Amino acid sequence: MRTLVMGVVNVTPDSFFDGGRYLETAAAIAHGEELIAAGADIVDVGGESTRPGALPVGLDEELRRVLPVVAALAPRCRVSIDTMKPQVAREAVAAGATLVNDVSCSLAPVAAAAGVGLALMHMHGTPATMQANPRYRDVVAEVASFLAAAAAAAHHEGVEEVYVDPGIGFGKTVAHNLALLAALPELVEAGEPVLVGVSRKQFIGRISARPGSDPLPPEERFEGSLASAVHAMVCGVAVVRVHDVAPTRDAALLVAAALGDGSPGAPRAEAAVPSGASA
Ligand code: HH2
Repeated sequence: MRTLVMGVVNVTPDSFFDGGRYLETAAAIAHGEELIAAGADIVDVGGESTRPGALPVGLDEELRRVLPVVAALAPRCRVSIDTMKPQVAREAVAAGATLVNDVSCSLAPVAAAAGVGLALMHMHGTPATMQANPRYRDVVAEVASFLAAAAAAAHHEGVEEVYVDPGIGFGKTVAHNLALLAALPELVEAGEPVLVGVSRKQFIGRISARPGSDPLPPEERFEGSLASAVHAMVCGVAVVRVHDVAPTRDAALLVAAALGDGSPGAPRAEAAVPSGASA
């Protein structure tokens, strides 16, 4: 199975990369449709930024932002709802979402009651404070055991489809993020399907800074984002959450074709080659 591509639709004024571009309902729907046409397997609709220092959004405003967008896109593609609020998750599912993207790891009861999938993400603290001074004894061990416990609790609650996500950039230094990316094979090996979001994040700007210059801004982090997504794919991750759907989907198809069924060590499969292809 190739890695699935989850395209980001941020209906927000303040997201770190695309804030303000799709705040209007019509613009958000049009962007979602573009991502679907580009081959997104899932579109992830969110109405509250979780960037470091972001301020919370009220319930009514978040509902107003996301519900019409979810309702418009759900007939055409699988939609996930990126929220920390139970009522937003519930109403988005009623509007057609079939996956709850739960960055606060608190919505298993909602997903269970609604009979939909759940992505559980690790976050150290809250968006307002998480980058203040994140510390771990052993970031990989702590994140892995947190996710294993959260996934077990969600299954116990009655959620069948669970993804786990190490939460790149959520209360983590560059070194923490890199340790978690290096440990993706370990997380995959643990058994739950893994979702990862690296797209345009700060650590990419720092690592790919030109010699003697400042970190690259989000607009210049595409190549690093794609490289990080390909790394995740080769590690066997189930879903990558990205802003740039078309090139990421191309990469996912190529990685799957090169690896056989997409998992490291799998035998090469004829099925990965489109029929009629000669070279
Ligand atoms: N990252 C962001 C938001 N939601 N969900 C999951 N599961 N994993 C992630 O890594 C993740 C996420 C942050 O990216 P973005 O939505 O582009 O920015 P903002 O939070 O500023 O809207």
